[in-house]
Amino acid sequence: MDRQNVVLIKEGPIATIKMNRPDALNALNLQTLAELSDVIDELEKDGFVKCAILTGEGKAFIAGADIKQMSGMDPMDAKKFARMGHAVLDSMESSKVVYIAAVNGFALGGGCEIMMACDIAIASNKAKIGQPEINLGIHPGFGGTQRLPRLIGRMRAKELLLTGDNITADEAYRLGLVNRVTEPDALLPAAREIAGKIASKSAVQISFIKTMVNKGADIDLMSAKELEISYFIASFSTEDRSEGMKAFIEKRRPDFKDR
Ligand code: DAK
Repeated sequence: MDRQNVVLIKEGPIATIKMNRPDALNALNLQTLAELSDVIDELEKDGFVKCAILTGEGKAFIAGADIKQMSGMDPMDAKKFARMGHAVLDSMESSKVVYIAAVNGFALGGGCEIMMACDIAIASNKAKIGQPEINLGIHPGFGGTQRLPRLIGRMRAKELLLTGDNITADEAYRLGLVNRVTEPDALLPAAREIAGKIASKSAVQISFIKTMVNKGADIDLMSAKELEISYFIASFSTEDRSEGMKAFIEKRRPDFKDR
């Protein structure tokens, strides 16, 4: 696919995805969403990339779905668009790759939803975050009504969804919607530092932990604990488990190999 609105840069086990439609504040039209989907597929197949930092060019992370394009949609187009958005976000969540949102500016509507589908979110103190869809006479269409309450609780989620208010990065941090807040210049270095740490770990354990946390949150506690036990058993037949424990005993850094 010829990508114009999404740029992918790979540096060893760390990739950077830059939303690159700054004139429209990186709004998600069908083309941009398809390009993002294509990038996620490429990273999934790559097999070497462990972490991907997702950020935006200009003053926005992603200012939401493209309102101009959506204004011409009929209900069937809306269904297709919603299904496509859900599929893209689900593929990030279920991916072996760890997605780190580096929220440089506006993360609104679909942009906030993409941030929430990431595994970790860091925000610049310039960022504005929210679900303003209600102001357009719609509601979130890429999982926002479901991921937001799971992350910050139902009452806080309903306040954001029902008022359509945008919040600052500090407020998002207070609500547990982002992991940390940085000065704008420190945003990408902070994201890279976390990505570097994660990329030095076992790829198998990265994917096991993502699966256990994400799946476990949506099932009952007993089943979730069983899930952990099954992954714990599986861990004991991996080379990384042998290497990690051997390295500890030999007082050296582990050299994880399993993918
Ligand atoms: N869509 C299209 N264009 C956008 C845009 C967006 N979401 N956000 C900004 N732009 C464009 C502006 O129209 C403007 O273009 P020109 O007029 O220069 O051609 C350019 O980006 C710069 O924006 P501004 O001039 O407005 O910049 P400001 O700094 O003054 O304001 C702003 C920044 C972020 C406060 C403002 O642009 C704004 O309020 N933007 C809209 C934010 C928003 O409402 N986002 C939520 C979008 S709705 C569903 C599927 C998906 C969804 C829902 C349902 N189903 C299928 C059921 C998702 C919905 C959404 O995400």
